[in-house]
Parts: sequence; structure tokens; C-alpha cells
Amino acid sequence: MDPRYTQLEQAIRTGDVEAGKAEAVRLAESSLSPLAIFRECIEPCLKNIGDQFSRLEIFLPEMMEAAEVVKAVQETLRPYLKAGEVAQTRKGRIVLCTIQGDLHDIGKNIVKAMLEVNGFEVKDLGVNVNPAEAIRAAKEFEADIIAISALMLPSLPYVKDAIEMVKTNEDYRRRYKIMVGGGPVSRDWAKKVQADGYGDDAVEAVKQATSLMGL
Ligand code: B12
Repeated sequence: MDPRYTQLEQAIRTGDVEAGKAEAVRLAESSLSPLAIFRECIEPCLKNIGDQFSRLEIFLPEMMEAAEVVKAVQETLRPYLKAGEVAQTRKGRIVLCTIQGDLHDIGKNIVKAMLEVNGFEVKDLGVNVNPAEAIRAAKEFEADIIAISALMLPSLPYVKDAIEMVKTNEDYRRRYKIMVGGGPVSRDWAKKVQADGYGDDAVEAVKQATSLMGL
């Protein structure tokens, strides 16, 4: 990893929230964009932590501490994201959630921030959202797109349910496009369950949403 990120990585690994926030400010002030900080440091670092967790080299408390630091860094970087990058036009309305059974929201929140700065109006439904609730919210918000994040393999059936609910109802099918993403979701799987869009990161999420709006 780029040596500029050594201290941030160290803060995440040791669960040091204050050091993480201070480093985030230092990096942002040195004109690194929040997106670069996420892509080049935080995402690979979390991936690595997840792999260590799978190999039982670290345990849940360490993973939780790392997540705490990342959440604090996310908050700290928010103003830097808004500062230079806010789009002027409104491109479409999106309801976004993490699906039922899944409490992971770091990736969802990055996707949200990127969609917003690129001109989409986003209603964030939070985590552990059941498919019917996502569709009800889409109606209420008059959404164009339902965007679903899933990091847990056991939750994939709920993503499939949401897509089926939309695709088997003529009115919903006409009104809403569905896009999906998150660790266990692959492009092939998304295609197989007839999602309209798939993205493996937040930049791709914006590209997909833009294309689904026909822009
Ligand atoms: C941090 C973390 C946690 C934190 C979550 C904190 C939070 N508020 O989110 C805590 C410690 C709480 C946690 C808990 C658990 N976790 Co966890 N966790 C992780 C970890 C290390 C990182 C996830 C992350 O934030 N990544 C960084 C973000 C930026 O990446 P991302 O989410 O993939 O999002 C990007 C893309 O996927 C994409 N994207 C995401 N959503 C969407 C949506 C759309 C529409 C689009 C287009 C794109 C898109 O864009 C994002 C930005 O680039 C992963 C490891 C890993 N490899 O993912 C495990 C992992 C996801 N967790 C795992 C497990 C097992 C658990 C627990 C069950 C552990 C336990 N025994 O209790 C619980 C589950 C609780 C629950 N019911 O959800 C497993 C899941 C296995 C599986 N696939 O089923 C993983 C893979 C670890 C592992 N290797 O075993 N976890």
C-alpha cells in the first residue's frame, strides 16, 4: 500500500478512532480525495481484515473496532466530499438499502455519498431492510431506481425476492429499475436474477445509475 496511508491503516488495524480521524483530515488536507482514500487505503485494508477474520487470525471484536474507525473516518471525510464535487443537476431518485439479515453499511454509505455528489437524490433506508419495505419506500419516494447492497451470502435470497417482486408486477416493472452490489454479488449472479444493474464499487454504481436513467 502507498506509504502515505501507513498511519491510517495502522489506526484502522489498532481500532484507534482518534488517530483515524486525525489522519483522515491530514490526508484530505493534503488534497487527496475521499474517494481515493477509500479506494486506495480503506477498502483494501478492510478486505484484508475480512480475510484474516475468515482464517481465524482475528476475531469479531477486532473487526468491530476496525469498522468503528472506518465509520468515524467516513463522517470526517464527508465535508471534503461535498466541498468540490457536488453536481448541480438532479439526475434521478434512488432508494438505497442494505438487505434483510445484513447489518453492513460501510459500502452502502460510500455508494450513497457518491450517488449524491453525482446528482442523484438518495433516500437511505438503512440496514436489514426487507424486500417489501424497499418497494413500499420506492413508491413513497417516487424512486426511479431501487439500489440494494448485500454483504452476507445468506441474505442473497432476499435480494432475489426484491427483484422478483418488481419484475412480476407490471406497474413496478415499468416504474423501477433495480441495481445491486456488495461482496457476494457478482455480475453473473446479478444477470441471472435479472437485476437491471450491477456495480462492484461506488464509481460503477454511479455509472450504472446514470445509464439506467438513460443519461
Ligand atoms: C467491517 C465488517 C463488519 C462490521 C460491519 C460494520 C458496518 N457498519 O458495516 C461488523 C464487525 C459489525 C461485521 C459484522 C459481521 N460480519 Co462482517 N465484515 C466486515 C468486512 C471486514 C468489511 C466490509 C466492508 O465494509 N468493506 C468495505 C466496503 C467499502 O466494501 P463493500 O461493502 O463491498 O462495498 C463496496 C462494493 O461492494 C460496492 N457496493 C456495495 N453495496 C453496493 C450496492 C450497489 C447497488 C452497488 C452498485 C454497489 C455496491 O461499492 C462499495 C464501495 O466500493 C467484511 C470483509 C469483506 N471482505 O468484505 C466482513 C464480512 C462481510 N463479514 C462477515 C461476517 C460473517 C460477519 C458476521 C456474521 C460476523 C459474526 N460472526 O457476527 C457479522 C454479521 C452481522 C450481520 N448480520 O450483518 C463475512 C460475510 C460472509 C458472507 N459472504 O456471508 C465477511 C465477508 C468476512 C469474512 N471473510 O468472513 N462485519
